[in-house]
Amino acid sequence: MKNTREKFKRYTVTSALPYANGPLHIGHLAGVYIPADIYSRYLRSKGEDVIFIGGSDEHGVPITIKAREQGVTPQEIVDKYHKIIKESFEQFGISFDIYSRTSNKIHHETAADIFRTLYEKNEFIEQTSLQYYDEETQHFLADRYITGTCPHCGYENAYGDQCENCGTSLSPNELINPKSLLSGNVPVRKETKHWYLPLDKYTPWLREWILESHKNDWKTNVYGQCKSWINHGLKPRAVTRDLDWGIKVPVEDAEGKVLYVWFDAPIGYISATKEWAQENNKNWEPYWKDKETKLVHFIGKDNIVFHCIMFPSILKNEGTYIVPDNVPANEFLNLEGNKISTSRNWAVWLHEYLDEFPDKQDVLRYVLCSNAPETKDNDFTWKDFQAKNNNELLAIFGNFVNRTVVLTHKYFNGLVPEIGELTELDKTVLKEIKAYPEKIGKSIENYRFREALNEMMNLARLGNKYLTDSEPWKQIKSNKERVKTILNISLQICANLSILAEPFLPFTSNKLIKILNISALKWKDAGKPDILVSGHQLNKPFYLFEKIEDPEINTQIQKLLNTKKNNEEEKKQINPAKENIEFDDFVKLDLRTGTIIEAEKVPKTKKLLKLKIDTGIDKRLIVSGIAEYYKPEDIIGQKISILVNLAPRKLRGIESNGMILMAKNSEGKLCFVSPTENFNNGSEIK
Ligand code: B3M
Ligand code: ZN
Repeated sequence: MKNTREKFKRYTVTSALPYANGPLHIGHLAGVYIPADIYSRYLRSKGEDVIFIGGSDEHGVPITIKAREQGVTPQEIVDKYHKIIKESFEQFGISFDIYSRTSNKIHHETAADIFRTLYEKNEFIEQTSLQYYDEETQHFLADRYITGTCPHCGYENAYGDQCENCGTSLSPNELINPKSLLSGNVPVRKETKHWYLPLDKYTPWLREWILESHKNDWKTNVYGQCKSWINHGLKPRAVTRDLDWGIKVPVEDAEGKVLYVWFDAPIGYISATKEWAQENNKNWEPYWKDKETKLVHFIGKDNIVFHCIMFPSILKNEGTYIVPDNVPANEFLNLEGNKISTSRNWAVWLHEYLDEFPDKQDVLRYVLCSNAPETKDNDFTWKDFQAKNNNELLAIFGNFVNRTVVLTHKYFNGLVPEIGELTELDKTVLKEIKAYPEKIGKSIENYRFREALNEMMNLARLGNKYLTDSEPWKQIKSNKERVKTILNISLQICANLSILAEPFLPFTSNKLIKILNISALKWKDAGKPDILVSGHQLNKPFYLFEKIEDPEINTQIQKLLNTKKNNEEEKKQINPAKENIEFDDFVKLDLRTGTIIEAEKVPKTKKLLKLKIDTGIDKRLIVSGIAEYYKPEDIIGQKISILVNLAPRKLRGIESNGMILMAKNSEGKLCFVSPTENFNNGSEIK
């Protein structure tokens, strides 16, 4: 078994590059950025050589689709959201050494170089195949530009690259009833050439590297996904696309083609390292090429295949790079029992959170870490947020620090008192303090951040209990010497907390440092019984945490209830009026009253009925998409309104002559718009 605590010379820590097509929400923080930040802050505190990388993912179909929705250019979209995202990270204390973006020149060059190297090594398979094409808009329909029914679960709105219902990753050719997102049309197939990464060829290496050497140190969810991918048989995967937004394919005969976003985005970690090195007069290469560097990718579970299989295959076959030592992917965070959804606005947005809870960054960091979806999907609720703030941060951590510092001011003018003779209790407490840095560190190094956070809080609990049990307020009159020792030890715990809480609660640690009137200390100083020397002057205490009252929480819950209501109403939404037409256009329509005289299902279809209609003029066939709403036998004799001069159309090989007028009722059921009086068939509707 591999020892995860093996010594490395340096650390390269990456966190998934968020698509610059929208702001960040709590799911992003909980899944990726808080764990990555804790890990990096801890390593820095240990004095390790570490670079922590972030940046915006600015290519790919998610960006161009957003631009299209908003009627602006992709560049405008990424400029807008890169700024918003970067600001949110800064505000929450995510301590990137660099936050870059994939539209930078250095990134275009780096990604193109790596592609070219693989190309020249003949790693790619060059292949022409038939791919879906929208004839109306003249686009190949890559990834999310095509939707259809998932072949695995039957979900009707699956994307060309993934079904969001069952999570399966797909290719457009697998979709049933494919439809173009651009025009809504059924696409045709057209030949196009692309470059494929032969993952099948890399399988023996992947098997060895992941399934054998990382059996014991990768998280079960990550290892399990990789195993299932590999055992199902890996196929060559296209790394280029027919799109006009992205990095141009840097070889000849590749007009109109760009690198697949999942080829270029992870290379963004490397480009960002180069940028950081340039700015800081360093050499980037050891961070990516030296075997004594530990490379760790923090990601969400939907990115596992790209970071464990595709990107390492690229790095390995490029030839000069190291591959990740670990990929501690998290599961998903839900919100109040439902999946977080950007399109349904079911999220707590970071910028909105800060508007409503300014200066409470650490509360959210704490709640999201203590609830992190490390081994399974987890739920964020506002009630739990309130409880964790009031009963843990405030009642334990804040209360302990406050009592200790207030008493020191009251009894000793804020000067750290001397430590005297030790009781058994003191000795046990000091021994426990000593063990914490190692305990917390071990959990962090094993990517168990919830456990680490809980250990840190246990130190605060220890302090709280020590103070309560030793009751200095009762002893101050009779035994001042004893009180000196109690407060000295309590203050040492406070000082230890300022170090050990820093990775988790950096803002609180900073405040604590101010109260204790010390400068920031490092991990190696923790565990000691004499961080604060006697006679050291403390500052006046102020509260580290505030109580969060019911009304504040109820406001948040109400906001979500409103979102729910809006979403439901939106489903019933009324479309705006169409453009005006002239009277002459209207009179062209020949609308009549009629009666259904025969009805039967069109075989092998779910939606179609074949109807015989008495129009008064004639008896004719009409095919209508109402089979989901009416049984054939129930509608014989039904009075209807009908457009009789619609040019004949063939549906499933049957000629349909006209159109029956239908409208949705309040439950969304398609119903006949029937004449309410007693009409003869063939009466004109004017
Ligand atoms: N932008 C997908 C995501 O945000 C993608 C991650 C890239 S990491 C190199 O989930
Ligand atoms: Zn599915």
